[in-house]
Amino acid sequence: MKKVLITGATSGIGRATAISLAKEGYHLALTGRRLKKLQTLHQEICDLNAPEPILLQMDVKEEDQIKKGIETLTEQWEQIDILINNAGLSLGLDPLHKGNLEDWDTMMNTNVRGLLIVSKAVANTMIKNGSGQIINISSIAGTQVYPNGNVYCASKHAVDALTKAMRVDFLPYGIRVSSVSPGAVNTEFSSVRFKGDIERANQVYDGYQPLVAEDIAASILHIVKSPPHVNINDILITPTAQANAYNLHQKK
Ligand code: NDP
Ligand code: 8X3
Repeated sequence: MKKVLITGATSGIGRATAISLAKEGYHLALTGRRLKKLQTLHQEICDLNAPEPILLQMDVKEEDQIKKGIETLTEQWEQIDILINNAGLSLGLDPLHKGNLEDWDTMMNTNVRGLLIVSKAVANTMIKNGSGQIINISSIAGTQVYPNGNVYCASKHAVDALTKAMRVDFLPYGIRVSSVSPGAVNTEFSSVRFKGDIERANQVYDGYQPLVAEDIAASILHIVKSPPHVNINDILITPTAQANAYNLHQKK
């Protein structure tokens, strides 16, 4: 069965994807900064009688940790068949002139630089093997810019550009590259964005039925299971109550 590396598996979309792929028998390497959460997920997956996952505690902002993590993994696995670049976050929702520089750095270093460094390391192993699949978790924010979304939207526009760039650069090596671009998904995303203000985070999902992480995991599974001659470029997925990044029908 194929071997899959998922970044940011401790919560939300990454976690749901890990469980969904584990149920299908995929061998998983799971990463994130919070070791306790990785260990709980490890137990949950073992309880499913699925292949035991490898845990790699790593911060995608730290190049050394990524290097060490990928080296450890390639020592245990002959190859990495699939990379799911999911680790990401948004911090703040303010107009650009009121933005926080530290938050900007964290978003760009996680969502863009981290994805780049992980992808470079893994792509080199895929190129050696002559095949592979990379799935980048982008966002509707990678297709449209909404008020006060400035730097987060820029980071996801960069993910969109890098997805297209990888598809071109890896073309000679048989590596498929896709993105999944969700609208509003009820995960820890908003409580992270609003720095623990749960009341404000909950308001984001009030008055309509948001997507749940399992909805996105289903799209990722669809991409992973597509036959080798098929490359799904992007899946843009919103709740029924959301038409685009601006029009969300919230019943008051
Ligand atoms: P969550 O906050 O629930 O999960 C984010 C995951 O990313 C966690 O596992 C977290 O792990 C990991 N992560 C964050 N920073 C780092 C880091 N520096 N190094 C390693 N891992 C990190 O949010 P979602 O599941 O919603 O988000 C997953 C992806 O989906 C993100 O890229 C997000 O931008 C994108 N997305 C989310 C949408 C939504 O509405 N929820 C919509 C569109 C896209 P840990 O904290 O343990 O390091
Ligand atoms: C997350 C979706 O619209 O809240 O990427 O930015 S949005």
